Amino acid sequence: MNTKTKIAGIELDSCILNASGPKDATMEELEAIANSASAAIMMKSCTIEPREGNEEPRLYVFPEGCFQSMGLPNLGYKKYIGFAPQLKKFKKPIIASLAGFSKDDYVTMVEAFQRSEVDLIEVNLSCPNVEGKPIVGYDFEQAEKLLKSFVGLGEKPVGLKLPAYYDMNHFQQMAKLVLKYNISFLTCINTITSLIINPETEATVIKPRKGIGGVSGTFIKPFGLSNVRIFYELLENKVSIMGVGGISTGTDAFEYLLAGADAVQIATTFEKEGPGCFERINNEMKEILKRKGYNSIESAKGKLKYL
Ligand code: RRO
Repeated sequence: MNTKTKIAGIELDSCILNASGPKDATMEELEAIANSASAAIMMKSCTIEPREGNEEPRLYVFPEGCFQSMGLPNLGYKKYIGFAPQLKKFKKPIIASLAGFSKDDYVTMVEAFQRSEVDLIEVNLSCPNVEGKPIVGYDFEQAEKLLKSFVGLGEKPVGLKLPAYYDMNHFQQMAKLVLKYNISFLTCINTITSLIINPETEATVIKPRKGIGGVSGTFIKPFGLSNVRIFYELLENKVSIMGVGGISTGTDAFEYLLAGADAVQIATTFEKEGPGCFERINNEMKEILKRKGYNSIESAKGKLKYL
Protein backbone atom coordinates (compact mmCIF):
# COMPACT_ATOMS: atom_id res chain seq x y z
CA MET A 1 0.00 0.00 0.00
CA ASN A 2 1.45 3.35 -1.05
CA THR A 3 0.34 5.78 1.64
CA LYS A 4 2.34 8.74 0.35
CA THR A 5 0.58 11.90 -0.75
CA LYS A 6 1.59 15.37 -1.84
CA ILE A 7 0.43 18.81 -0.77
CA ALA A 8 1.46 21.49 -3.24
CA GLY A 9 4.35 19.29 -4.39
CA ILE A 10 5.61 18.58 -0.85
CA GLU A 11 5.67 14.84 -0.12
CA LEU A 12 4.03 13.43 3.01
CA ASP A 13 4.59 9.82 4.15
CA SER A 14 0.91 9.45 4.98
CA CYS A 15 -2.18 11.56 4.51
CA ILE A 16 -2.87 12.01 8.25
CA LEU A 17 -1.47 15.02 10.13
CA ASN A 18 -2.36 17.26 13.02
CA ALA A 19 -4.50 20.34 12.46
CA SER A 20 -3.51 23.75 13.67
CA GLY A 21 -5.11 24.33 17.07
CA PRO A 22 -4.71 21.69 19.74
CA LYS A 23 -1.41 20.98 21.48
CA ASP A 24 0.85 22.62 18.90
CA ALA A 25 1.87 25.94 20.44
CA THR A 26 5.07 25.06 22.35
CA MET A 27 8.30 23.33 21.36
CA GLU A 28 7.46 20.44 23.71
CA GLU A 29 4.08 19.96 22.05
CA LEU A 30 5.54 20.23 18.54
CA GLU A 31 8.17 17.61 19.43
CA ALA A 32 5.41 15.27 20.58
CA ILE A 33 3.77 15.70 17.17
CA ALA A 34 7.15 15.20 15.47
CA ASN A 35 7.62 11.92 17.38
CA SER A 36 4.12 10.68 16.50
CA ALA A 37 2.87 9.21 13.20
CA SER A 38 1.55 12.62 12.11
CA ALA A 39 2.79 13.03 8.52
CA ALA A 40 3.76 16.65 9.12
CA ILE A 41 4.29 19.08 11.98
CA MET A 42 1.58 21.72 11.87
CA MET A 43 2.01 24.69 14.19
CA LYS A 44 -0.54 26.73 16.12
CA SER A 45 -1.77 29.82 14.26
CA CYS A 46 0.57 32.63 15.25
CA THR A 47 0.34 36.38 15.47
CA ILE A 48 2.95 39.15 15.37
CA GLU A 49 3.06 39.48 19.17
CA PRO A 50 2.76 36.62 21.68
CA ARG A 51 -0.78 36.24 23.09
CA GLU A 52 -2.21 34.73 26.25
CA GLY A 53 -5.55 34.22 24.47
CA ASN A 54 -9.03 34.67 25.90
CA GLU A 55 -10.04 34.38 29.54
CA GLU A 56 -10.92 30.97 31.01
CA PRO A 57 -12.97 28.84 30.97
CA ARG A 58 -12.45 28.86 27.22
CA LEU A 59 -12.46 25.15 26.28
CA TYR A 60 -15.39 22.77 26.82
CA VAL A 61 -14.89 19.12 25.92
CA PHE A 62 -17.99 16.95 25.47
CA PRO A 63 -18.61 13.46 24.05
CA GLU A 64 -19.16 14.49 20.43
CA GLY A 65 -16.48 17.14 20.20
CA CYS A 66 -14.96 20.30 21.59
CA PHE A 67 -16.21 23.84 21.88
CA GLN A 68 -13.78 26.69 22.46
CA SER A 69 -12.91 30.30 22.22
CA MET A 70 -9.16 30.12 22.75
CA GLY A 71 -8.44 33.52 21.21
CA LEU A 72 -5.16 32.62 19.51
CA PRO A 73 -2.88 31.87 22.46
CA ASN A 74 0.58 31.58 20.87
CA LEU A 75 4.20 32.54 21.39
CA GLY A 76 4.43 35.07 18.55
CA TYR A 77 5.66 34.28 15.03
CA LYS A 78 9.36 34.81 15.71
CA LYS A 79 9.39 31.86 18.13
CA TYR A 80 7.90 29.53 15.49
CA ILE A 81 10.45 30.66 12.94
CA GLY A 82 13.10 29.80 15.54
CA PHE A 83 11.56 26.36 16.20
CA ALA A 84 11.71 25.30 12.54
CA PRO A 85 15.47 24.51 12.34
CA GLN A 86 15.19 22.42 15.52
CA LEU A 87 12.24 20.49 14.08
CA LYS A 88 14.08 19.76 10.80
CA LYS A 89 15.81 16.73 12.33
CA PHE A 90 12.50 14.86 12.43
CA LYS A 91 12.53 14.83 8.63
CA LYS A 92 8.91 15.60 8.04
CA PRO A 93 7.33 18.68 6.51
CA ILE A 94 6.82 21.62 8.83
CA ILE A 95 3.76 23.79 8.29
CA ALA A 96 3.41 27.29 9.71
CA SER A 97 -0.04 28.72 10.37
CA LEU A 98 -0.47 32.50 10.39
CA ALA A 99 -3.29 34.67 11.67
CA GLY A 100 -2.87 38.40 11.23
CA PHE A 101 -5.02 41.29 12.44
CA SER A 102 -4.18 43.49 9.45
CA LYS A 103 -2.75 43.32 5.94
CA ASP A 104 0.63 44.43 7.28
CA ASP A 105 0.62 41.58 9.81
CA TYR A 106 0.07 39.03 7.06
CA VAL A 107 2.75 40.54 4.82
CA THR A 108 5.29 40.64 7.67
CA MET A 109 4.64 37.04 8.66
CA VAL A 110 4.40 35.55 5.15
CA GLU A 111 7.66 37.30 4.22
CA ALA A 112 9.38 36.03 7.35
CA PHE A 113 8.17 32.44 6.96
CA GLN A 114 9.12 32.50 3.27
CA ARG A 115 12.70 33.03 4.48
CA SER A 116 12.40 30.36 7.21
CA GLU A 117 12.88 26.59 7.21
CA VAL A 118 9.18 25.67 7.14
CA ASP A 119 7.95 23.77 4.09
CA LEU A 120 4.40 25.08 3.73
CA ILE A 121 2.60 28.22 4.89
CA GLU A 122 -1.07 27.97 5.87
CA VAL A 123 -2.73 31.38 6.14
CA ASN A 124 -5.68 31.25 8.51
CA LEU A 125 -8.56 33.31 7.09
CA SER A 126 -11.10 31.79 9.44
CA CYS A 127 -10.33 32.35 13.13
CA PRO A 128 -13.74 32.83 14.75
CA ASN A 129 -12.69 33.83 18.25
CA VAL A 130 -11.18 37.29 18.45
CA GLU A 131 -13.50 40.07 19.63
CA GLY A 132 -14.04 42.68 16.94
CA LYS A 133 -12.16 40.72 14.27
CA PRO A 134 -14.40 39.38 11.51
CA ILE A 135 -13.72 36.10 9.72
CA VAL A 136 -11.84 37.39 6.65
CA GLY A 137 -12.79 34.32 4.61
CA TYR A 138 -16.39 35.59 4.59
CA ASP A 139 -15.43 39.01 3.22
CA PHE A 140 -14.31 38.38 -0.34
CA GLU A 141 -13.22 41.98 -1.05
CA GLN A 142 -11.04 42.03 2.04
CA ALA A 143 -9.75 38.53 1.28
CA GLU A 144 -8.70 39.62 -2.22
CA LYS A 145 -6.78 42.62 -0.84
CA LEU A 146 -4.95 40.28 1.54
CA LEU A 147 -4.13 37.67 -1.10
CA LYS A 148 -2.82 40.35 -3.43
CA SER A 149 -0.51 41.58 -0.67
CA PHE A 150 1.11 38.29 0.32
CA VAL A 151 1.25 36.05 -2.75
CA GLY A 152 4.51 36.19 -4.65
CA LEU A 153 6.61 37.01 -1.59
CA GLY A 154 8.62 33.79 -1.98
CA GLU A 155 8.79 30.30 -3.43
CA LYS A 156 7.22 28.28 -0.61
CA PRO A 157 3.65 27.11 -1.27
CA VAL A 158 1.02 29.23 0.46
CA GLY A 159 -2.41 27.83 1.33
CA LEU A 160 -5.57 29.10 3.00
CA LYS A 161 -7.44 27.75 6.02
CA LEU A 162 -11.04 28.55 5.22
CA PRO A 163 -14.28 28.80 7.16
CA ALA A 164 -17.19 26.55 6.20
CA TYR A 165 -19.24 27.91 3.32
CA TYR A 166 -22.85 27.01 2.68
CA ASP A 167 -23.81 29.07 -0.36
CA MET A 168 -22.64 28.08 -3.85
CA ASN A 169 -22.02 31.72 -4.73
CA HIS A 170 -19.53 31.95 -1.86
CA PHE A 171 -17.71 28.79 -2.94
CA GLN A 172 -17.43 30.22 -6.44
CA GLN A 173 -16.12 33.58 -5.25
CA MET A 174 -13.44 31.95 -3.12
CA ALA A 175 -12.49 29.43 -5.84
CA LYS A 176 -12.03 32.33 -8.27
CA LEU A 177 -9.65 34.09 -5.86
CA VAL A 178 -7.74 30.86 -5.22
CA LEU A 179 -7.08 30.41 -8.94
CA LYS A 180 -6.42 34.10 -9.65
CA TYR A 181 -3.77 34.34 -6.91
CA ASN A 182 -2.22 30.88 -7.45
CA ILE A 183 -3.00 29.63 -3.97
CA SER A 184 -1.30 26.23 -3.63
CA PHE A 185 -3.55 24.44 -1.15
CA LEU A 186 -6.75 24.78 0.85
CA THR A 187 -7.58 23.52 4.32
CA CYS A 188 -11.33 23.05 4.82
CA ILE A 189 -12.83 23.69 7.36
CA ASN A 190 -12.27 25.70 10.54
CA THR A 191 -14.62 25.30 13.53
CA ILE A 192 -18.22 26.46 13.18
CA THR A 193 -19.45 29.42 15.23
CA SER A 194 -21.93 28.08 17.79
CA LEU A 195 -23.40 28.36 21.29
CA ILE A 196 -23.58 25.58 23.87
CA ILE A 197 -25.82 26.08 26.92
CA ASN A 198 -25.78 24.19 30.21
CA PRO A 199 -29.51 23.79 31.01
CA GLU A 200 -28.82 23.12 34.71
CA THR A 201 -26.91 26.33 35.34
CA GLU A 202 -28.83 28.13 32.56
CA ALA A 203 -25.46 29.59 31.60
CA THR A 204 -22.93 29.45 28.81
CA VAL A 205 -20.19 26.82 29.13
CA ILE A 206 -17.31 29.11 28.16
CA LYS A 207 -16.65 32.65 29.33
CA PRO A 208 -15.30 34.67 26.36
CA ARG A 209 -17.57 36.50 23.93
CA LYS A 210 -20.82 35.80 25.86
CA GLY A 211 -20.35 32.06 25.37
CA ILE A 212 -20.10 32.06 21.57
CA GLY A 213 -17.27 29.88 20.27
CA GLY A 214 -16.19 27.41 17.61
CA VAL A 215 -17.49 23.85 17.66
CA SER A 216 -15.57 20.88 16.29
CA GLY A 217 -15.97 17.11 16.33
CA THR A 218 -18.32 14.45 14.99
CA PHE A 219 -21.18 16.60 13.86
CA ILE A 220 -19.14 19.03 11.76
CA LYS A 221 -17.96 16.22 9.44
CA PRO A 222 -20.77 16.70 6.88
CA PHE A 223 -19.84 20.40 6.58
CA GLY A 224 -16.17 19.54 6.10
CA LEU A 225 -17.02 16.93 3.47
CA SER A 226 -19.25 19.28 1.47
CA ASN A 227 -16.59 22.00 1.50
CA VAL A 228 -13.85 19.63 0.33
CA ARG A 229 -16.08 18.18 -2.38
CA ILE A 230 -17.32 21.49 -3.76
CA PHE A 231 -13.83 23.00 -3.89
CA TYR A 232 -12.47 19.77 -5.42
CA GLU A 233 -14.97 20.12 -8.26
CA LEU A 234 -14.59 23.87 -8.71
CA LEU A 235 -10.77 23.79 -8.69
CA GLU A 236 -10.51 20.81 -11.06
CA ASN A 237 -7.56 19.22 -9.25
CA LYS A 238 -5.32 22.28 -9.69
CA VAL A 239 -5.04 22.95 -5.95
CA SER A 240 -4.25 20.47 -3.15
CA ILE A 241 -6.96 20.12 -0.50
CA MET A 242 -6.64 19.13 3.14
CA GLY A 243 -9.87 18.08 4.83
CA VAL A 244 -10.49 18.70 8.50
CA GLY A 245 -13.58 18.35 10.66
CA GLY A 246 -14.93 15.42 12.63
CA ILE A 247 -12.32 12.79 11.76
CA SER A 248 -12.00 10.23 14.54
CA THR A 249 -11.73 6.97 12.57
CA GLY A 250 -10.16 5.58 9.41
CA THR A 251 -13.62 5.57 7.85
CA ASP A 252 -13.94 9.32 8.39
CA ALA A 253 -10.55 9.86 6.73
CA PHE A 254 -11.56 7.58 3.82
CA GLU A 255 -14.74 9.63 3.28
CA TYR A 256 -12.62 12.80 3.01
CA LEU A 257 -10.42 11.09 0.38
CA LEU A 258 -13.52 10.13 -1.62
CA ALA A 259 -14.68 13.75 -1.41
CA GLY A 260 -11.38 14.89 -2.94
CA ALA A 261 -8.91 15.53 -0.11
CA ASP A 262 -5.18 14.87 -0.63
CA ALA A 263 -4.64 14.71 3.13
CA VAL A 264 -6.65 15.10 6.32
CA GLN A 265 -5.93 16.98 9.52
CA ILE A 266 -6.93 15.84 12.99
CA ALA A 267 -7.83 18.34 15.71
CA THR A 268 -10.47 17.25 18.23
CA THR A 269 -9.46 13.58 18.25
CA PHE A 270 -5.84 14.61 18.86
CA GLU A 271 -6.97 16.91 21.67
CA LYS A 272 -8.86 14.04 23.33
CA GLU A 273 -6.78 10.98 22.49
CA GLY A 274 -3.25 12.35 22.20
CA PRO A 275 -0.56 11.61 19.59
CA GLY A 276 -1.41 7.89 19.27
CA CYS A 277 -4.47 8.87 17.21
CA PHE A 278 -2.46 9.47 14.01
CA GLU A 279 -1.19 5.89 13.77
CA ARG A 280 -4.55 4.41 14.75
CA ILE A 281 -6.51 6.42 12.17
CA ASN A 282 -3.90 5.72 9.48
CA ASN A 283 -3.99 1.96 10.18
CA GLU A 284 -7.78 1.92 10.13
CA MET A 285 -7.82 3.85 6.85
CA LYS A 286 -5.24 1.55 5.24
CA GLU A 287 -7.39 -1.47 6.16
CA ILE A 288 -10.40 0.11 4.47
CA LEU A 289 -8.42 1.03 1.35
CA LYS A 290 -7.06 -2.52 1.13
CA ARG A 291 -10.47 -4.12 1.62
CA LYS A 292 -11.90 -1.93 -1.12
CA GLY A 293 -9.09 -2.61 -3.59
CA TYR A 294 -7.41 0.83 -3.52
CA ASN A 295 -3.60 0.62 -3.51
CA SER A 296 -2.81 4.29 -2.86
CA ILE A 297 -4.24 7.54 -1.51
CA GLU A 298 -4.25 8.94 -5.03
CA SER A 299 -6.37 6.04 -6.34
CA ALA A 300 -9.19 6.80 -3.85
CA LYS A 301 -9.02 10.57 -4.13
CA GLY A 302 -12.21 12.15 -5.43
CA LYS A 303 -13.82 8.79 -6.25
CA LEU A 304 -17.17 9.71 -4.75
CA LYS A 305 -20.01 8.09 -6.71
CA TYR A 306 -23.24 9.88 -7.50
CA LEU A 307 -26.64 8.18 -7.41
O1 RRO B 1 -7.29 30.21 18.78
C1 RRO B 1 -8.50 30.11 18.49
O2 RRO B 1 -9.41 30.56 19.21
C2 RRO B 1 -8.95 29.46 17.26
C3 RRO B 1 -8.41 29.65 16.01
BR1 RRO B 1 -6.91 30.68 15.72
C4 RRO B 1 -9.02 29.06 14.87
O3 RRO B 1 -8.59 29.20 13.71
N1 RRO B 1 -10.11 28.31 15.07
C5 RRO B 1 -10.64 28.11 16.29
O4 RRO B 1 -11.66 27.43 16.42
N2 RRO B 1 -10.04 28.68 17.37
